[in-house]
Amino acid sequence: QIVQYLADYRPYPFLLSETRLDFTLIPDATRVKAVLSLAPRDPDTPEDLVLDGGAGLKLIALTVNGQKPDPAHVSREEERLVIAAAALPRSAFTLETEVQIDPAANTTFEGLYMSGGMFCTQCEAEGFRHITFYPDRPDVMATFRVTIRSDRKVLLSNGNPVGQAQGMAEWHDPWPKPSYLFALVAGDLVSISDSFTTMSGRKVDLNIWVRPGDQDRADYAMESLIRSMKWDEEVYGREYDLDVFNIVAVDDFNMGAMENKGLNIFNSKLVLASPETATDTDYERIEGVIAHEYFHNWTGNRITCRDWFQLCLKEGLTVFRDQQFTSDMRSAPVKRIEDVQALRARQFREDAGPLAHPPRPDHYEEINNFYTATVYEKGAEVIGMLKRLVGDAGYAKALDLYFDRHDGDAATIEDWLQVFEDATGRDLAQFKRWYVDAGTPHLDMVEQWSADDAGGRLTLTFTQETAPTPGQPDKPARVIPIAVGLIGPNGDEVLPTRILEMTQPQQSFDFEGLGARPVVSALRDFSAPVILTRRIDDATRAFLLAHDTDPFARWEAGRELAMTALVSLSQGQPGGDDYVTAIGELIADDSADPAFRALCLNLPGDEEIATRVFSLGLTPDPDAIHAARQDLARRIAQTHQDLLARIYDRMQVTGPYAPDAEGSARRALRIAALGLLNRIDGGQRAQVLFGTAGNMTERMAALACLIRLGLGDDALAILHQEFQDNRLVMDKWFSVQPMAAPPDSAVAIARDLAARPDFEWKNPNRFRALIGGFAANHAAFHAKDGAGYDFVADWIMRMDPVNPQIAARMSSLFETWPRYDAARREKALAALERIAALDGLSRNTREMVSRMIA
Ligand code: DPP
Ligand code: ZN
Repeated sequence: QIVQYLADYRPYPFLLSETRLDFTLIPDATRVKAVLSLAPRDPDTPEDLVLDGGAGLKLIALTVNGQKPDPAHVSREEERLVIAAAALPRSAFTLETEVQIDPAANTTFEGLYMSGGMFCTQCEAEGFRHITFYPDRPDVMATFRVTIRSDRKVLLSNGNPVGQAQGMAEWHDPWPKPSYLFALVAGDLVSISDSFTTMSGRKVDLNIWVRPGDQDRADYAMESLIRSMKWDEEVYGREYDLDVFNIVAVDDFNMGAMENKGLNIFNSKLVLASPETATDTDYERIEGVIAHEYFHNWTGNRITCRDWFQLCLKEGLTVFRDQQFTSDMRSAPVKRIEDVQALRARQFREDAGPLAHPPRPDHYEEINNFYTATVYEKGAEVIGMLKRLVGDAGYAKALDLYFDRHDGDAATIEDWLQVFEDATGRDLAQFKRWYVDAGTPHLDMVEQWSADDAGGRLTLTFTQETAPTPGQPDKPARVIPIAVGLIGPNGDEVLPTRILEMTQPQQSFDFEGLGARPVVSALRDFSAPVILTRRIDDATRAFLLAHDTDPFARWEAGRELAMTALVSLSQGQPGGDDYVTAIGELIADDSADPAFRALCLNLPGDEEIATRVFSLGLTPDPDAIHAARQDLARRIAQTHQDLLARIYDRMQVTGPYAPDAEGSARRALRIAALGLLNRIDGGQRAQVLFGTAGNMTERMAALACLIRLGLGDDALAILHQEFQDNRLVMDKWFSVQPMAAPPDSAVAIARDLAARPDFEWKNPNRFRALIGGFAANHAAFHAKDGAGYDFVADWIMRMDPVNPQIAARMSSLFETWPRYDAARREKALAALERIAALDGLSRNTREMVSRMIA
């Protein structure tokens, strides 16, 4: 069966209590012995024992209760091993298997593989079946006892260490877990170590394992881990539950990181950082992802998912928790604005195209294709709405109940919502639509003012509508929490934030006794993931940018000013004067947070403008959009030259680098000013900054500025010279060039880079750096002659047989193709069809491409 359906769920017919594994690690001939303690769920209904197992497993031995079953009762199918019911006892039994696998030949980075001479694993979602025959599904949970035999110095698995000898280690994980949380690492690694004492006094050893030479770049990750452990105790009352917590940094990794029980495995770019090699953004991501994976210990591991359709149960909640954490560690308004920007850039885009799916999908072909912005980021937004609707106290009560009721369970979205219903007495039947319906609701707001009624009455009428998405033509109304505040004509807030609960397709809300007509501050803090439209002029937007007391709404007012101008300019119409004026006032205001000013100064990117143009029913022209953005940026620079220059000078941070909120805010504003000044100073400042800055944040920003002007060659050579042995910096080197290059030269630059011997394309980070970096250059990827599409398609086709997960993920770059003009659509479609026709195309990429072509 190709398509998996949520509706087909049935419990596994066997209970698994314990899993014992014994690994003898040889790069091309690893042996894995597995002893599974099984029992039929219902002894009166005999069932075949079906175990998942990939084609790469070579079966060496198989016994049931120590006896070889009759070969007639054992069948090997493509991705499974079936032992007929007739060969199985009616009560508890032991199944023993031994397989041989070839980690050295495993280029998929799924299952057990090698990275830089070390053995490591990635099992989520379905990698464990490439290690041994097993019921590889999240609702089958067992304790694990693991023996590792290897000549590598450091041998790690989940849980607590229980035995160590020369060339051998034994681990025991007392917490029952599904196979996707299994991990093993064997390598000649070194650690930086610390410890954490939990709220009940348990001392936990903390280790971060890296390759020799990288130890001095893991401190920030360690500090982040300790902050995360403390925060989860203080805010959620969640304590860590093993004697040791290990993190390993790996260079070849498909994802960002993985929350394996007690043994998190991380993409090295999310662990290693020093001021010379990492940017402020890198540091912030390290802190956030370390927290994310740590938080999974409760939301994911102690309470896991019944099946993969429920992925957002753990991911949405864990993203929500890591967002809360970052807000607490840094600036909450800044974090909110950044999250909304990311949501719009990735999730709204997904929701508006052929890959749209609900946070909880009801069918899939390949689950790896559903680790998406919708499952993660929209999953988190849905929880944010739930919290808004039930209030902070209701949320806290529901979460306590969730942990209490479901600890040790493989749970569902229904379980999650039930907990909120039971804790708060609310009916969440309509709210559930957020989980099961795809698409971003469009919310329209109309204001009506009557001066005579009740001392001045304002009526807000909202209309919601969600366009059809693949497989879902009709969209019933959703519950939408709309946070609203009112600002008086003198700039004072006359009504502090209030949540309006919209449940109908159209609904009105009255505000009485207002005296004078106020300005409405709507969708404060981005209270729901919707697209809000309202009739509002530039002057009112400028007023909100100056006076709104809600930081998100204030930023949004400025964003909308910029966006309307850019859309207009891209259509060959005038625009932007109001924005240029308003932005001048804002950036001159030294009392405003530099990070906030930086966010306001950064114009929407080309892709975001294209999205807006398309949502207005127009066809985006990538070249015109690029030109419009350049034009507006140059006008801001010319108009506010002195102001920007002053900011640039004043925001310089002296003293040692610290990746904290304050320092990064100053650098962000400084860089934003530089990006504008660079358009009129001939690259002078960027030149100087590249040569003098002591931190990677400013150096990379300066480098991008120089490349934009076609002046990057010397700086690129210097950076290469300095960091050619540092993979993470070289990834930046590969990505900034096609990304920042003028669109008409980007394809050629990307092709040249791809031809270099140090373009180690099988490394996922390097591949994403160049191919993803190129595609982030909107006008280049969407070049009229189709050269951008062809370049990306060629590389997807090359990657597919090597690493299908990465190829499939990259193919989603094409998801916006239906937006563009007929000539571009034809070229994009041709590229997709070329991929579809590839011999032996993986299930991963085939599913993605067929959804995009459909
Ligand atoms: N490792 C991925 C994450 O943490 C998948 N669980 O989101
Ligand atoms: Zn996660």
